[in-house]
Amino acid sequence: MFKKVTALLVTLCLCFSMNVGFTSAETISSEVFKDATALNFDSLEEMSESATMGVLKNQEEVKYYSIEMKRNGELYFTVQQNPNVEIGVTLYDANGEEYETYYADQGNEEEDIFGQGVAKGTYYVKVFVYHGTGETLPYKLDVLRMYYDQIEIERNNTLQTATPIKVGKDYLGYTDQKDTDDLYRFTTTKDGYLNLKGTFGNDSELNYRLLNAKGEVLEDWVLEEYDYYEMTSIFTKFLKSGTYYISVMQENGKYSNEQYIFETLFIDNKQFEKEANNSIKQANVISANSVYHGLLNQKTDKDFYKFNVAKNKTVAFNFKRLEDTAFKVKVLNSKGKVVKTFTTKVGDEAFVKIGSLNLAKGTYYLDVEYLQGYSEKVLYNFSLK
Ligand SMILES: [Ca+2]
Ligand SMILES: [Ca+2]
Ligand SMILES: [Ca+2]
Repeated sequence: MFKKVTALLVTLCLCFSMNVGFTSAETISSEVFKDATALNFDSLEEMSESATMGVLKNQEEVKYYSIEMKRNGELYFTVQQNPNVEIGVTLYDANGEEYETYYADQGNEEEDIFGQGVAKGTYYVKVFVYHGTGETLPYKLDVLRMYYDQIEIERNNTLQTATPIKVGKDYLGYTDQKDTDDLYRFTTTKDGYLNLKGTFGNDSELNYRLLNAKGEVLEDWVLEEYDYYEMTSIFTKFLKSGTYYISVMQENGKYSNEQYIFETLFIDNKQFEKEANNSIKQANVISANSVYHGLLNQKTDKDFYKFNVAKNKTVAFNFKRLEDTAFKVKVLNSKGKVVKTFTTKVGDEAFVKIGSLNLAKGTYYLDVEYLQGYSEKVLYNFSLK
């Protein structure tokens, strides 16, 4: 369902450097906003809605509305179709910079046309005839306003304007009409591993990339178009402490306002396997009551861990039930003889107990191996208790 873009890496690097600082949006004089009507929202709370009806005299007439965002958040636009013309909606910031323009098809339905994450501030909306002619053209515009922090802040098309994010949280964004990047900036204060998860696009391929502080591409992956709005693990990469960027872009889309959610996970070096750990001799030392992460690099990867049991006791083995991969987890004694083989099930990403063993005082090993499902660079985690 997804693929790595290695061949394109060099080309994309070049394209990217051209993209930096490039803002293709049209800007109009903010003079036109002076008579804008303030949209009336039904509440000042986290979620509010505004419903507006109006009539355009003919295809030339344009109406402007203003929206106040008291906090960062999301705006979502729905328009009643008109049987004779396509009704267009453009979102501008207070300086007259155009964010996006979408339109409702001709017809009689309500149509969701686009969403956008924006910073606190004043915004303007233009309602107009996108295509077609007619007189006395009624329209209805619904705007949903949601205040929350884990949202893309347009315009974030350049490294300088990237949306700051916190590692360990998920963020929602919408891809751009002009195929510009959505950029997010984060900083890690320690060396460690970063795992990125993201959703598939329903109508377009989504390109997720990791960039360093200079904007050079470190990881470049494309998730193919998929019918389910589902999250998947995209890559896991060792990073030195520093500033990095996540870039999200749509590719080959039928529709450009693709909604996505991504989530970063930072794993401390000490909690991550050290390859090569493919035999008892190379086993990584672990201890109870700590969560460890490893990467199944490919089907034949074996990851050995060594642990000590100080006195006779029952040890519980916990493992993440991954959506697409099941594992064999062998427990070996100090001589390398298999005491027990547990298997994990594919499933709901829950961290669950896969079994427990009464173990006598001594040294033991865990051997984590592939069982079935997806096998390329699969991040797993486990603990002993
Ligand atoms: Ca965007
Ligand atoms: Ca491994
Ligand atoms: Ca290994």
